[in-house]
Amino acid sequence: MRMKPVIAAAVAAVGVIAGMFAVPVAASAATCTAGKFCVWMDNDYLGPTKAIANTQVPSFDSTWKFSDGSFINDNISSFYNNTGHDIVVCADVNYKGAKGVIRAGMSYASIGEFNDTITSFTSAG
Ligand SMILES: [Ca+2]
Repeated sequence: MRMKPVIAAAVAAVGVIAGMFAVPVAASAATCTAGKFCVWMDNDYLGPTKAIANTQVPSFDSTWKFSDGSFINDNISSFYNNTGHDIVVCADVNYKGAKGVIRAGMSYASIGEFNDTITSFTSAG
């Protein structure tokens, strides 16, 4: 039996953030425990990391640092949303600027145009 076009439409809708390439959760991302939004400085869940328990952060100010002490702001290159809810990442403080939705349970080994731009995030809906 042939697949109907509706399947293709449903698959396309999964790519919420344009330019991003979502893949199944990689082994290296599996270190991110349930309930956390985990971010990495490099692509492919590599380099300094941070597991964030907050449901929202209005600004990755100077108090927000990766495991090596470097600033998180404008330095995130991959992430894994292991919270139970969707997250909206934003390029500017107070949830402004370019935005992208990360569905609950999704991980991104690279984040396209959002690379090194994320400054705040909040829960979606
Ligand atoms: Ca930014």
